[in-house]
Amino acid sequence: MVLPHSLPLVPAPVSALAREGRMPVTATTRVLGSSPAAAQLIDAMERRTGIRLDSTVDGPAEIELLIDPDSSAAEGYTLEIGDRAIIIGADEAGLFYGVQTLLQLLREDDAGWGLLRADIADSPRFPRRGVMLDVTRHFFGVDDVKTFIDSTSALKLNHLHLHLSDDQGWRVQIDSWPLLTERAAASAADGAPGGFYTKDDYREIVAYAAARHMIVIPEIDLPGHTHAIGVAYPELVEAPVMNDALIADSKRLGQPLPVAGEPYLGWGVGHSSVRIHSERTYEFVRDVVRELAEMTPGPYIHIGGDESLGTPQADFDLFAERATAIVVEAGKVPVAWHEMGSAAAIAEGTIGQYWGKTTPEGTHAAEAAHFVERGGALIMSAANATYLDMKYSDDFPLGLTWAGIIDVRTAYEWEPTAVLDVPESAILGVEAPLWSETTRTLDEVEQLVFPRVAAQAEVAWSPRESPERGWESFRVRLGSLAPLWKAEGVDFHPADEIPWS
Ligand code: TNX
Repeated sequence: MVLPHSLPLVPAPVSALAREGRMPVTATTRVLGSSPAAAQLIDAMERRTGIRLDSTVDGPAEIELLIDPDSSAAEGYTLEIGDRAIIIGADEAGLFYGVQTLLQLLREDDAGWGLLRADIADSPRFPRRGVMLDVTRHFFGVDDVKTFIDSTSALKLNHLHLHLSDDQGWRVQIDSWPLLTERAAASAADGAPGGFYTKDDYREIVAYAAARHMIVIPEIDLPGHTHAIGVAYPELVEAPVMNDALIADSKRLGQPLPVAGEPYLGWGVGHSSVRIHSERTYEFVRDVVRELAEMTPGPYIHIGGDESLGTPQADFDLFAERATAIVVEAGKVPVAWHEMGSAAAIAEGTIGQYWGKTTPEGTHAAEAAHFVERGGALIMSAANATYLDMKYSDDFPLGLTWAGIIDVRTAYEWEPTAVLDVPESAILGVEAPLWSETTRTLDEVEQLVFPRVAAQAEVAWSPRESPERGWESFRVRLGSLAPLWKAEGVDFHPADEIPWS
């Protein structure tokens, strides 16, 4: 019998039939399959239930994992749970996502643990489903980043953008410019301790992410957001520019103004710039991009470009053209915040990251569209929907408010192809950024990220026309994730819009 209610899954799958009853999971349940996803399933089951399933490579088994490239689109899978459970991935990523879906169907009742019976066929709407972690304003070590990868990849997100440099600190070792981490990494916003990733740390993060089908996109933010570079190499930067907003914000927050050559502990933006007309700057960019490219297997390097208010427009455009060309020369695809679309000759194929509002303001839409005119594409990070560092409500203790107050419903109810006047095919997908001005610990990060990142996961994964795509269905399905998140130690914010179970 097929039940009428929807399955408790986020993101909603392409098609799902709930069947009656549960398939028991006990100490005698065996898992058949040789792919890494089989081991990941066994580990996750044990964390959740305390039951360590047996694995076998030649059957018989109650849970079977296999790959068939013809079974679904890329990253897709089918999952049937009846008397047995069978997951067929189109590829390794699809199998991993099938496992994540299966784990959301795990329930405990008087009879013990079991899986809700169901028939599911699934694949993503967008190829690009990302999350960003700002490790500059506050630093998060390798273990924290791994935990962040675990919890976000479980929602079928497949890109992790690491914001590795900003005014407050430089967070990754670069051998050819060693003072970056020797002199400009020790502190963070509000005088918090800093930190940085050695090359081995960085490679460890990249490998951990890859095992969970996440591509790491490293960002070096240029030509603004570069005060820390000047702490290490003063000859690369201009003197700080004090704009009115910086002075007013610093006063309101009781934060110091930037002082050349000294670590910056405030959050103000738009006061720093590298020297656009010095060839030394481009030697620096070339070296940093080369070393990052060498240790980044993913195709992208993000070159920044946001809020460069301390750089005159013509200089900014010149820099955007040269910096994106350097990334192309290093064999990578440049990614840039949408402002770099002001540069007429930005490298062809550069991907723009749009962070304007869902109703674009000022020059934002035209800048974003220029990436498409240059043969590139766009990632949508509309600030008033996807920004994970905005407060849920006026009185929420963490977060900022400049892009709006973003409750879970607001995070959920937006459409990435309806923001800009570009062909739908130019939208690669969605990324939800977590800026870390107000978050000192991973627990605080998680309170801002969860549950809203699940809204972006559904916007990016689930078909727009799915009957499940609507707030009333989403809030109930989202609420059903509480036991899973609690078991995994995810410190989510129990927003009162959601009926948590
Ligand atoms: C804007 S939007 C920034 C960041 C801040 C963030 C805080 C964008 C690309 N840049 O520098 O951390 O606001 O919400």
